[in-house]
Amino acid sequence: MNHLITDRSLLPIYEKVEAGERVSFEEGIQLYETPDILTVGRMANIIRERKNGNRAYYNINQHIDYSNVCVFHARCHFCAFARKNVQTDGAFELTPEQFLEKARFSFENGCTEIHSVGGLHPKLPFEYYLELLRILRREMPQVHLKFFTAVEIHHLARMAGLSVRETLIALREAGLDSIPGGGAEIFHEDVRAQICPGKLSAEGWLDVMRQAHELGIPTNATMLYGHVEKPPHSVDHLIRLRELQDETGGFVTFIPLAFHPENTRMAHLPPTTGLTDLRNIAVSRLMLDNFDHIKAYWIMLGIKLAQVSLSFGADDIDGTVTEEKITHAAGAVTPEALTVEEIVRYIREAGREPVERDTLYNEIIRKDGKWYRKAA
Ligand code: V47
Repeated sequence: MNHLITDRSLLPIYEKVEAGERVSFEEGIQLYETPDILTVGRMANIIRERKNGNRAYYNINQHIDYSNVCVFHARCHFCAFARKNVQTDGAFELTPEQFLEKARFSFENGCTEIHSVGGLHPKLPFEYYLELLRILRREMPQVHLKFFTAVEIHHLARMAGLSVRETLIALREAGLDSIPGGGAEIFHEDVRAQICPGKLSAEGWLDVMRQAHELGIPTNATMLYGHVEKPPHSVDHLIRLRELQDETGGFVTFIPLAFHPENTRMAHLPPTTGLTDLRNIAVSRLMLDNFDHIKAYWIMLGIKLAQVSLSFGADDIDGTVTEEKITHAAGAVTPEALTVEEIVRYIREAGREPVERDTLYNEIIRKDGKWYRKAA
């Protein structure tokens, strides 16, 4: 294989990857800067296949955003989803009953996970969030509830006058199973000051996740790339996640998120290219040696690139989704949903074996209209 490496300076990294050794900060920069993207991809694929063989995971899930009203609507310059208040054009706020109604359709069609996030709402009481979880837990006890980013949890704690730990415990008692990875953006302060000044800091985001992990609540992690960040910012982001994962082991999967500029305050920036997308997937796989899974989120990458990503480090393409608002507000041209048949076909065509999973990567077995978790 070595003779295929056109950038010979990558050879020491290649040897480290083959030996299962950790890639350093400087090597991470090199991976972002080398023109030899195929070697970066090949190295990422070594780790991907070592961890997950030929499997490519997907799930039957539904995204339901409870509200887009956000006190931070003018501060996250990359966001096209948030609205100032309920009177603003396009603002919405679901009652727990409306939320349940949306979830019911997917539930009846075999959904195993509800993913729900929203803006930092100025008024909704803490009881509202507990009720959302309780009503779903009661009506569909088998379904995994992946709710509220670390940023929302921090906001809810402040609104409720509780500590983050007390907030997490109350949410868990109401039915929370895990926390999605959003809101991380890029941790480096220089970038945060440009794209989301005043937002919860990196330390704040990591602290919510650390406390969740300590309570046994699994979480995901993300990185929003393709705007003003430079390789040192991205590598710093990945290393901070790697360090927390060394400490807690609580991250389930990592999802690199491709910035979509349309309708945002950063609409002057071009959308990401295929190579930027592939490089971020591959470098994530190489840096995050203690994460079991890297997700190529087809909604943001597009279906074609998500297929290619399965040979560049990713082992998961997310799920059926059903309804997606955040990326579509910012100009995504992907559909808002896929059928299982479509997902399976895309994965098979990429030369991988499709495996339906639950949120925690237990395999799902379907029989006689019912589904079961096979222990991982
Ligand atoms: O928190 C906002 C980002 C996140 C834009 O955990 C944008 O399984 C691109 O976190 N262009 C929400 N990205 C999505 C997210 C997610 C998605 C799928 C699965 C999981 C998971 C998590 O999207 C936000 C923010 O970081 N975002 N605006 C935009 N214009």
